[in-house]
Amino acid sequence: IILSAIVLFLAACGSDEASGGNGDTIEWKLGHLSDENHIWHKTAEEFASLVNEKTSGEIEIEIYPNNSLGGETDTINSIQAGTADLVISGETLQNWAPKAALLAAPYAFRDLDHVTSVVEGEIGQEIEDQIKEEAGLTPLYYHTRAPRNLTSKEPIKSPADLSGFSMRVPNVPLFLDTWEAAGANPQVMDFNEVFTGIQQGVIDGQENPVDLIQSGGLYEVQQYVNRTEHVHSWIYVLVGNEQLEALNDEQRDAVLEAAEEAQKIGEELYQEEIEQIEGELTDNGMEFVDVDQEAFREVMIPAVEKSLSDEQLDLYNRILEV
Ligand code: 2Q2
Repeated sequence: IILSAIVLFLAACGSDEASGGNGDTIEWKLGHLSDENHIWHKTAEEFASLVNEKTSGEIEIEIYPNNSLGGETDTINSIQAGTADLVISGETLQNWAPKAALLAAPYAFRDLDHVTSVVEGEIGQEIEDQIKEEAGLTPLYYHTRAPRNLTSKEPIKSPADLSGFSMRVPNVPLFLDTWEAAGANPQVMDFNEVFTGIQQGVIDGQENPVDLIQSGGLYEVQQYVNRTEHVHSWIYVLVGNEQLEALNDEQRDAVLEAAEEAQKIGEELYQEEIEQIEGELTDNGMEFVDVDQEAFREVMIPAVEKSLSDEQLDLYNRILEV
């Protein structure tokens, strides 16, 4: 009888271990800055249901849009502290992993084909390795992004129009340096504070791809999208290293498999949706302005080279060669 009791007890422990702990469901929190209609959110919802399905309900991912779990930097800190689990992030990770700055070096990438060749190649791997090592986060899948454009209340056609222009940038030191060099007064702010900042006149504008201009409702407070197209980039969906390591092998495989499928879903959504957004923004009163991109390149590229460390510069020069 004692022997069978021991066997039963061990079997019970075994099943507890499988559900990752005391038998309860593993509940992960994913925080990001876009709204519920955005490609990132819709893809994350698909990812969450794939993970739940592939782990027979053992892992549930709760998604918090509009920075409702906290700003991007705060969410990264929360994941490292274990109070959040996943985040959508990119160049902001340079505050931990310097190589992540290369996600958004102005005028480094020619177009999205160039971006994809870098992300999928050895440079992308080196960036991901350093993010994992230094930020304690593991990239699961990524989204390619439309180019970043400058939005404003008056047209801005060249750096000369930037004097006295106060603008928001994300927590990306490289952006502070390059926009300062271009003649603007940049300041760091979380994305969810941008609308109010512009409405209250704290800032005159910001820069983002059209999908986030739309997601943040910025067409209500900005009249112009100035086609600086200063950054072509991508952004990762990342999980905390410790959160991933706490899973058993089957659960970890299920998460990685779901991430591969989510990657494709995100790519399809991007192809379907991104073209429409420019029209939707003009329908909402925004005007797209062609700018002297060469003039922006001339002031920003030297600022990038000055701002980057040797390690970052090496990667920057290799990116230009791809
Ligand atoms: O402007 C923003 O906040 C977003 O476009 C992104 O979060 C930004 O690109 C970086 O903070 C990504 O790490």
